[in-house]
Amino acid sequence: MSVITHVFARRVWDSRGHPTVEAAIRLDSGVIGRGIAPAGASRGAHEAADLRDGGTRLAGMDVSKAVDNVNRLIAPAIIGLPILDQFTIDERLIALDPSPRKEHLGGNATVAVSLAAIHAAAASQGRPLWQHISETYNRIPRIPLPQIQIFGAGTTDAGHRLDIQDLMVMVPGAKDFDEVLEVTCEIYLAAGELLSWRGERTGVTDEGGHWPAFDSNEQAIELLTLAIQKAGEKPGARVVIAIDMAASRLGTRDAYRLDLDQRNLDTAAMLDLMGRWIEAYPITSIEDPLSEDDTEGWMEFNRRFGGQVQVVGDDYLATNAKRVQEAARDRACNALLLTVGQAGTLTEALGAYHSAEAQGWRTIVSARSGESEDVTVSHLATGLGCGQLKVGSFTRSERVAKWNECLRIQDELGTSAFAGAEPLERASTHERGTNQHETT
Ligand code: 2PG
Ligand code: MG
Repeated sequence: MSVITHVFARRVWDSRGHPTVEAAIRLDSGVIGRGIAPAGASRGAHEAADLRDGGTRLAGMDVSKAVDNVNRLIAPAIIGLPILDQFTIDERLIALDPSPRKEHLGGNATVAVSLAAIHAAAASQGRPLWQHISETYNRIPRIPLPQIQIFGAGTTDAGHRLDIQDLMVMVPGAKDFDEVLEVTCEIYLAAGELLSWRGERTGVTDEGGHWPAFDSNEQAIELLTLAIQKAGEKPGARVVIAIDMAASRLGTRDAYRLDLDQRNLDTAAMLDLMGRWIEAYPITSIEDPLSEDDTEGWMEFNRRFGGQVQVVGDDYLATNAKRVQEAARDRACNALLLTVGQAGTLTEALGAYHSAEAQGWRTIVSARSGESEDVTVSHLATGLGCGQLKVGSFTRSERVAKWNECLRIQDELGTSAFAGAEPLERASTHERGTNQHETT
């Protein structure tokens, strides 16, 4: 079995033009695997922390310490390990920095190495990453159903023009991945035209969605519904809507602020507002509807709406197995957003995934708002067969690269491997089962 002979990190640049960490792992066979750390803008309090240099140069964002940690501390700890033993490689990373948020090594250092390792392992076996993941973790590969951003809130720096972070479409009625992208393209174009007519087309967000000036948050959902219609689709039929409230940015328990609507809301008012949106629009998925510290709000939200929509924990769960188990105990949500960078290593992220799966939850593998040419997420979602993938919008190459990779994988796997509506249906069946159990 191939062993690790070299580990090397360098500074590269992400889709926001910020520095990030790339790690490369070379094996005795000469095979190389690489991983690039993505970066979040809306970061949860419980996720692995990026190690940044601080100070004034590059706005404090440089990663020389994280790069140095890979080259000086991580490399000697994993050189000599067999590459197919991802668990032990990740265990070594965890042992080097047992702090809950990997503040010493930097989550950006550990995730780059962990991803480089799985890439090197796949390459050593001469198989594509999706196949290596599916065989290593004994999963049935499925081409994921995507959530694709049409409108977004824009960057924090440039000011929010919308409080809802992501307004996305899903096309569960498509027969394959290619059809998803074609339908999404029509909707993205239709949304752009609608914005142009209204003089509201102002640019694109970090994740490539339209970044418009709306009068209210609801107007954005309304316009997305109109764009779906303008594209020739019946909203709620082949196409549905997913939103990410990223509500930790909006405040805290009983103290939320929707700037665009000029409203302060307590938790009950947030629930009522989103309840009205769920009634009025074909919304199938709501991510982070409440802040990460508002557990009672999440429990109430899931009780009221969990039978109708995916209640997705992103910042709330931070891709952390313990938080998934606690949320399951509290019945606070029914779906996991899986971001390897939040966990810091692939093995820890898979721990969260297995915990979610044990509850019958859905899982959406996700990219971050700061990305790169790295297309690992497309392979991870497919190899795990988890059913869903979120990488941002339909423009900007770091986004489209991931959709295009899914097209290539689909050519290898065949269109019958496309998950379609199945991940949504499977979970609602499970929920029906749970509810029956509750009433007996
Ligand atoms: C999210 C992600 C991607 P970020 O909140 O779901 O949209 O954002 O990477 O900034 O945390
Ligand atoms: Mg989110």
